[in-house]
Amino acid sequence: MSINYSERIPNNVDLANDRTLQRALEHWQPRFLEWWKEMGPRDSAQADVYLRTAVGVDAQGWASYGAVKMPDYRWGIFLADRVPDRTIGFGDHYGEPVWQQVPGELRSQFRRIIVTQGDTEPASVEQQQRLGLTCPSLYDLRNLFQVNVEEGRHLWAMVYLLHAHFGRDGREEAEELLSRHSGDADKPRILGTFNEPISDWLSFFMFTYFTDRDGKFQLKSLAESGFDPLARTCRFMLTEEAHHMFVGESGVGRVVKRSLEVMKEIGSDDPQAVRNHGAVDLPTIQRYLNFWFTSSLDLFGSEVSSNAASSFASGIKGRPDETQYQDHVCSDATFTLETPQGQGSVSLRNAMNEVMRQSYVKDCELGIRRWNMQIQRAGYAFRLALPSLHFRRSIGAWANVPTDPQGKPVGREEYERRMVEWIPSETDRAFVHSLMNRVVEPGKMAGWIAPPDRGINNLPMDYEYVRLN
Ligand code: BYC
Repeated sequence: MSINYSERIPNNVDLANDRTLQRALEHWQPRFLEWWKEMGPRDSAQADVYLRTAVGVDAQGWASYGAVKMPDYRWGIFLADRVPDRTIGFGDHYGEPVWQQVPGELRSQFRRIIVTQGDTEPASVEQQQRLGLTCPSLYDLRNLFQVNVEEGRHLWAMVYLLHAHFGRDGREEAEELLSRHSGDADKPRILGTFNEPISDWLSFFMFTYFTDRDGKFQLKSLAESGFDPLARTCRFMLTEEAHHMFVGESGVGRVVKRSLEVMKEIGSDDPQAVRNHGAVDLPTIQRYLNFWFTSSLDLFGSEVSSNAASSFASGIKGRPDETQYQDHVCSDATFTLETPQGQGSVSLRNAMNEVMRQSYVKDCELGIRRWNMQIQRAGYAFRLALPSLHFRRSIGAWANVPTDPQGKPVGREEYERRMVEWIPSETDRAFVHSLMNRVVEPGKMAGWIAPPDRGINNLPMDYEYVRLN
């Protein structure tokens, strides 16, 4: 069904024919806008931003581009098209027709997962609230705002499911999604990473590389769900999500590129010398990477999880790209797991979080390889690397086990003392913050980051992607 933009809430779910649902969502809409005004991007309401807006749900030609004031963005409800005769692709209900309604016995599990997914979306907007004030260019400012409005839309996507399928409980949860806040001492966001401040652009690029990539994997696994409206919602969210990871990968790549340029100019790779010339030294980039990667690893949950086993068994959440596997039931299969107590075998269903985490790590490695290629081509021996899956974990078997970034166990005292070598120290953060000066002249770029290879939607680099007014 095509997207109907003539209604107050754009949608392709025939909202006009479900007055109760329409009223519930129209009641939530002003609260969302109030939240956006208060917690969304600072000092941005008057800006005309060159944004893409979904106009269809096909892979081809699904978006249109144009200048929009963010509070006027048409946040709406877009589900990918229904796949005729779709059947459940994993677990105990393998091969049965998918559900158009939530099965009663799975209601609370589905609600928990949808709420957790939904909670991350406004959380990230809150985390990024002040970044616009220190953007390195109008190109980057526009990308930040694009990511922000789409996270806002992803919140709409989950709120639609809550309102449409969970009655009063769902409406209450939708309110709660706007009342928890990132980093709030009393009402924090649900998952750890979404309470970490993102107060500089290097963190933003690491977050969009590592944390949005968790989003990709979680959405892919929910796109397999036996609950068809959830699967279709997530399938379309994935279309939008690709750009967020592009922002992360190209952003980190441009910071690396600029560092290499400065290293060449000054004929030195001494970190302090690189800093003195206004770029971020490679060891600092590595420390930022260590921080965001390890935090994002926790987002997959415990290595051994009865929640994960039951979500898989009951058809709630499959594995990303489930079709790549031979066995979709996994009732007898086992998985070899390394824990601080040694190697052991667990039921594969219980290890689904770890299966996902390992696919995620492989995907993370691709960008690292590309960044290292730049470093290698420039003739330096330094290499960026993902730290061990055992390092700095707060969730699961390795939580609070002190190891170094290579995963070698170390004493607690050494762990705490050396942490400043492994993740950004106060001094690193203060230095990176000192670079964060706002550049808003069309075509100009801050000195700590290289320009991108090309502009947005084939426009030139000096296009005024944001008119600040
Ligand atoms: N922090 O059995 P366990 C995105 C909790 S990102 C705090 O180990 P389970 C995006 C867990 O909730 C994708 N708590 O794990 C990116 C549970 O609590 P309850 C977001 C944590 O349940 C960038 C308890 O520990 N989507 O979209 O198998 C920008 C034991 O749980 C953490 C999803 O996550 C943590 N890191 O799996 C914008 C998908 N980890 O319930 C957006 C939906 C675990 O006992 N969520 N806990 O109180 C899920 O599928 C699962 O909830 C999890 C956890 C994968 C997160």
